[in-house]
Amino acid sequence: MQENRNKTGFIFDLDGVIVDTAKYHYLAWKNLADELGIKFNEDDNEKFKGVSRKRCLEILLEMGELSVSEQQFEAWLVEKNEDYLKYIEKMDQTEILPDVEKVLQYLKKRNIPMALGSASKNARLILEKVRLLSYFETIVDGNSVTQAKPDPEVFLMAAAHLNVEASNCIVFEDAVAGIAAANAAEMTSIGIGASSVLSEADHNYNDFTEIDLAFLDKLIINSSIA
Ligand code: B16
Ligand code: MG
Repeated sequence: MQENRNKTGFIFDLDGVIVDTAKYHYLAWKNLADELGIKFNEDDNEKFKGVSRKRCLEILLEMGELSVSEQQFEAWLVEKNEDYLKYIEKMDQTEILPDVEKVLQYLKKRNIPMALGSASKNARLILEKVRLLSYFETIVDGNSVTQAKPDPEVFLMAAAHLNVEASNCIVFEDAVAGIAAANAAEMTSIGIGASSVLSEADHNYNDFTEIDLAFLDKLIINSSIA
């Protein structure tokens, strides 16, 4: 990938950017919370966006003021994930968020290196389900990193895998922690969602339908049409 060196790299978060898996995370966490007698609603689920599975369970148990053995903690992590995977199993291309594939196709046509940078350990499976895996040169996910967002590790690793300079990378993110991670990596951050929430992003859009191709062109250096 030496040829990527002076190019612009694009890095996409998964949940909330490419697909809305937050609703399935919510259902699975809600099932576990009900079982444990912990009150949990969709507002509480906001705190779980972009946050690792382990940290989500820690937050849930703090909400219920429960302290448990390591073994029990691991068992609940497995239980939540098995429940979540039942929803993921049914996913298909119809769940790709509007205009995401249009942007991926455009960048692919321009030979732009693209990576996924997600906290999810299920990222590859989800991309396979919605048939977008082939757009990405590399997948950096919850299995690859040791530090969770807002640490920049996930995005710096993605840039290294693409062999693109970090300062030449553009990151699409829907979580506050993800924007902080992109900014810490000295990348250009694009917030997808409410600008009042993602106020630290360099650019803000509610979703990909608001992003025109001319804006992407301005962000791109040294590309070539495939
Ligand atoms: P998993 P992202 C994140 O995905 C989700 O936003 C977050 O809610 C979830 O807890 C995390 O993945 C871990 O997911 O349980 O599948 O490993 O937004 O970083 O793509
Ligand atoms: Mg996200």
